[in-house]
Amino acid sequence: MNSVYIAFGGNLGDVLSNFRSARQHIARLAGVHVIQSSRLYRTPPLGPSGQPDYLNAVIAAESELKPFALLTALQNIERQHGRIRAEHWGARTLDLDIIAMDSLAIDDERLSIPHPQMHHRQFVLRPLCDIEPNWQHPNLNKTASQLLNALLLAGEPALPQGIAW
Ligand code: A4P
Ligand code: MG
Repeated sequence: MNSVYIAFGGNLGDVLSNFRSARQHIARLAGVHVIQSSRLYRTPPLGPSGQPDYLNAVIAAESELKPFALLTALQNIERQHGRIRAEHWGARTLDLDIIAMDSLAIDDERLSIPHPQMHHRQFVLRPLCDIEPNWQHPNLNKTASQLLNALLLAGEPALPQGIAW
Protein backbone atom coordinates (compact mmCIF):
# COMPACT_ATOMS: atom_id res chain seq x y z
CA MET A 1 0.00 0.00 0.00
CA ASN A 2 1.41 3.39 -1.04
CA SER A 3 0.26 6.94 -0.38
CA VAL A 4 -0.01 8.48 -3.81
CA TYR A 5 -0.53 12.10 -4.84
CA ILE A 6 -2.25 12.68 -8.18
CA ALA A 7 -2.28 16.13 -9.84
CA PHE A 8 -5.30 17.19 -11.88
CA GLY A 9 -4.96 19.84 -14.61
CA GLY A 10 -7.17 21.06 -17.43
CA ASN A 11 -8.17 24.12 -19.39
CA LEU A 12 -10.63 22.96 -22.06
CA GLY A 13 -14.36 22.24 -21.73
CA ASP A 14 -16.16 21.86 -18.40
CA VAL A 15 -12.98 21.29 -16.40
CA LEU A 16 -14.59 21.22 -12.95
CA SER A 17 -17.12 18.60 -13.98
CA ASN A 18 -14.30 16.55 -15.55
CA PHE A 19 -12.30 16.81 -12.31
CA ARG A 20 -15.24 15.62 -10.19
CA SER A 21 -15.97 12.77 -12.56
CA ALA A 22 -12.29 11.74 -12.74
CA ARG A 23 -12.07 11.75 -8.93
CA GLN A 24 -15.04 9.36 -8.83
CA HIS A 25 -13.43 7.12 -11.47
CA ILE A 26 -10.22 7.00 -9.43
CA ALA A 27 -12.19 6.17 -6.28
CA ARG A 28 -13.82 3.25 -8.14
CA LEU A 29 -10.49 1.67 -9.17
CA ALA A 30 -9.95 -1.66 -7.41
CA GLY A 31 -7.25 -1.27 -4.78
CA VAL A 32 -7.39 2.54 -4.69
CA HIS A 33 -8.95 4.61 -1.89
CA VAL A 34 -9.22 8.37 -2.28
CA ILE A 35 -8.35 9.96 1.06
CA GLN A 36 -8.33 13.73 0.54
CA SER A 37 -8.68 16.51 -2.04
CA SER A 38 -6.79 19.79 -2.10
CA ARG A 39 -8.54 23.03 -2.85
CA LEU A 40 -9.07 23.90 -6.51
CA TYR A 41 -6.90 26.66 -8.02
CA ARG A 42 -7.21 28.80 -11.12
CA THR A 43 -3.68 29.14 -12.55
CA PRO A 44 -2.04 31.01 -15.45
CA PRO A 45 -0.98 28.65 -18.28
CA LEU A 46 2.60 27.44 -18.43
CA GLY A 47 3.59 26.70 -22.04
CA PRO A 48 2.23 27.95 -25.37
CA SER A 49 0.57 31.35 -24.96
CA GLY A 50 -3.00 32.09 -25.93
CA GLN A 51 -4.48 29.16 -23.99
CA PRO A 52 -7.15 29.64 -21.33
CA ASP A 53 -6.27 29.59 -17.61
CA TYR A 54 -6.02 26.14 -16.04
CA LEU A 55 -7.74 24.62 -13.07
CA ASN A 56 -5.41 22.55 -10.89
CA ALA A 57 -5.81 20.35 -7.83
CA VAL A 58 -4.16 17.36 -6.15
CA ILE A 59 -5.76 14.35 -4.48
CA ALA A 60 -4.22 11.90 -2.03
CA ALA A 61 -5.05 8.19 -2.26
CA GLU A 62 -3.95 4.91 -0.77
CA SER A 63 -3.07 2.55 -3.62
CA GLU A 64 -2.33 -1.14 -3.86
CA LEU A 65 -1.60 -0.72 -7.58
CA LYS A 66 1.98 -0.82 -8.80
CA PRO A 67 3.17 2.50 -10.30
CA PHE A 68 2.84 1.44 -13.97
CA ALA A 69 -0.60 -0.11 -13.38
CA LEU A 70 -1.75 3.14 -11.78
CA LEU A 71 -0.34 5.16 -14.72
CA THR A 72 -2.27 2.99 -17.21
CA ALA A 73 -5.47 3.33 -15.16
CA LEU A 74 -5.09 7.14 -15.04
CA GLN A 75 -4.44 7.32 -18.78
CA ASN A 76 -7.65 5.34 -19.39
CA ILE A 77 -9.54 7.85 -17.25
CA GLU A 78 -7.97 10.75 -19.20
CA ARG A 79 -9.17 9.14 -22.44
CA GLN A 80 -12.69 8.67 -21.04
CA HIS A 81 -12.73 12.43 -20.43
CA GLY A 82 -11.90 13.40 -23.98
CA ARG A 83 -8.13 13.79 -23.65
CA ILE A 84 -6.41 13.87 -27.03
CA ARG A 85 -2.61 14.14 -26.95
CA ALA A 86 -1.72 16.92 -29.42
CA GLU A 87 0.59 19.84 -28.67
CA HIS A 88 3.16 19.39 -25.91
CA TRP A 89 2.06 21.51 -22.95
CA GLY A 90 -0.95 22.57 -25.06
CA ALA A 91 -4.56 22.98 -23.92
CA ARG A 92 -6.21 19.81 -22.57
CA THR A 93 -9.50 18.61 -21.06
CA LEU A 94 -7.88 16.50 -18.31
CA ASP A 95 -4.29 15.75 -17.35
CA LEU A 96 -3.68 13.29 -14.51
CA ASP A 97 -0.05 13.13 -13.38
CA ILE A 98 1.38 10.98 -10.62
CA ILE A 99 3.22 13.54 -8.52
CA ALA A 100 4.65 11.22 -5.89
CA MET A 101 4.25 7.80 -4.25
CA ASP A 102 5.55 7.86 -0.69
CA SER A 103 9.31 8.38 -0.97
CA LEU A 104 9.64 6.21 -4.09
CA ALA A 105 11.97 7.42 -6.86
CA ILE A 106 11.45 6.04 -10.42
CA ASP A 107 13.24 7.30 -13.52
CA ASP A 108 11.84 5.49 -16.56
CA GLU A 109 10.99 6.99 -19.96
CA ARG A 110 7.29 6.13 -19.40
CA LEU A 111 7.17 7.17 -15.77
CA SER A 112 9.18 9.51 -13.57
CA ILE A 113 8.27 9.74 -9.89
CA PRO A 114 8.38 12.29 -8.37
CA HIS A 115 7.11 14.16 -11.44
CA PRO A 116 10.28 15.83 -12.80
CA GLN A 117 8.76 19.33 -13.04
CA MET A 118 6.81 19.35 -9.79
CA HIS A 119 9.27 21.43 -7.77
CA HIS A 120 9.11 24.25 -10.35
CA ARG A 121 5.32 24.43 -10.32
CA GLN A 122 3.21 26.34 -7.86
CA PHE A 123 0.13 24.80 -9.47
CA VAL A 124 1.33 21.42 -8.11
CA LEU A 125 3.04 22.46 -4.86
CA ARG A 126 0.29 24.78 -3.62
CA PRO A 127 -2.43 22.09 -3.72
CA LEU A 128 0.00 19.41 -2.47
CA CYS A 129 0.68 21.65 0.56
CA ASP A 130 -3.08 21.74 1.32
CA ILE A 131 -2.89 17.97 1.84
CA GLU A 132 0.66 17.07 2.92
CA PRO A 133 3.02 20.04 3.43
CA ASN A 134 5.52 17.73 5.15
CA TRP A 135 5.83 15.31 2.21
CA GLN A 136 9.56 14.96 1.56
CA HIS A 137 11.01 14.97 -1.97
CA PRO A 138 13.23 11.85 -2.09
CA ASN A 139 15.91 13.39 -4.36
CA LEU A 140 15.86 17.05 -3.30
CA ASN A 141 15.46 16.31 0.43
CA LYS A 142 13.06 19.19 0.87
CA THR A 143 9.44 19.18 1.96
CA ALA A 144 6.55 20.31 -0.24
CA SER A 145 6.21 23.47 1.82
CA GLN A 146 9.96 24.26 1.55
CA LEU A 147 9.77 23.80 -2.23
CA LEU A 148 6.72 26.08 -2.44
CA ASN A 149 8.40 28.74 -0.27
CA ALA A 150 11.47 28.66 -2.53
CA LEU A 151 9.29 29.67 -5.51
CA LEU A 152 7.64 32.46 -3.54
CA LEU A 153 11.01 33.72 -2.23
CA ALA A 154 12.28 33.76 -5.84
CA GLY A 155 9.55 36.32 -6.54
CA GLU A 156 6.75 34.29 -8.13
CA PRO A 157 3.38 35.82 -7.31
CA ALA A 158 1.38 33.54 -5.00
CA LEU A 159 -1.67 31.85 -6.53
CA PRO A 160 -5.02 33.23 -5.46
CA GLN A 161 -6.81 31.29 -2.69
CA GLY A 162 -8.32 28.00 -3.86
CA ILE A 163 -11.87 26.75 -3.31
CA ALA A 164 -13.39 23.43 -2.19
CA TRP A 165 -14.72 21.24 -5.02
N1 A4P B 1 4.98 10.35 -17.61
C1 A4P B 1 6.20 10.32 -17.03
N2 A4P B 1 6.11 10.50 -15.70
C2 A4P B 1 4.79 10.64 -15.42
C3 A4P B 1 4.07 10.84 -14.21
N3 A4P B 1 4.71 10.94 -13.01
N4 A4P B 1 2.71 10.95 -14.27
C4 A4P B 1 4.78 10.18 -19.05
C5 A4P B 1 2.07 10.85 -15.47
N5 A4P B 1 2.71 10.65 -16.67
C6 A4P B 1 4.05 10.54 -16.63
O1 A4P B 1 2.43 12.95 -20.67
C7 A4P B 1 3.49 12.47 -21.49
C8 A4P B 1 4.04 11.20 -20.90
O2 A4P B 1 4.55 11.45 -19.62
C9 A4P B 1 3.03 10.09 -20.68
O3 A4P B 1 2.88 9.27 -21.79
C10 A4P B 1 3.62 9.30 -19.47
O4 A4P B 1 4.12 8.03 -19.88
P1 A4P B 1 1.12 13.44 -21.35
O5 A4P B 1 0.14 13.72 -20.25
O6 A4P B 1 0.73 12.53 -22.43
O7 A4P B 1 1.60 14.77 -22.10
P2 A4P B 1 1.75 16.21 -21.56
O8 A4P B 1 0.94 16.34 -20.31
O9 A4P B 1 1.51 17.17 -22.67
O10 A4P B 1 3.27 16.27 -21.23
P3 A4P B 1 3.85 16.52 -19.84
O11 A4P B 1 5.33 16.72 -20.02
O12 A4P B 1 3.37 15.48 -18.89
O13 A4P B 1 3.20 17.89 -19.49
P4 A4P B 1 2.93 18.30 -18.04
O14 A4P B 1 4.23 18.36 -17.35
O15 A4P B 1 1.84 17.48 -17.49
O16 A4P B 1 2.46 19.78 -18.27
N6 A4P B 1 -0.12 25.13 -16.90
C11 A4P B 1 -0.90 25.21 -15.78
N7 A4P B 1 -1.18 26.39 -15.22
N8 A4P B 1 -1.41 24.07 -15.21
C12 A4P B 1 -1.16 22.82 -15.71
O17 A4P B 1 -1.64 21.81 -15.18
N9 A4P B 1 0.01 21.51 -17.41
C13 A4P B 1 0.83 21.41 -18.46
C14 A4P B 1 1.25 20.08 -18.92
C15 A4P B 1 1.35 22.62 -19.12
N10 A4P B 1 0.97 23.86 -18.53
C16 A4P B 1 0.18 23.92 -17.43
C17 A4P B 1 -0.31 22.71 -16.87
MG1 MG C 1 0.66 14.62 -18.13
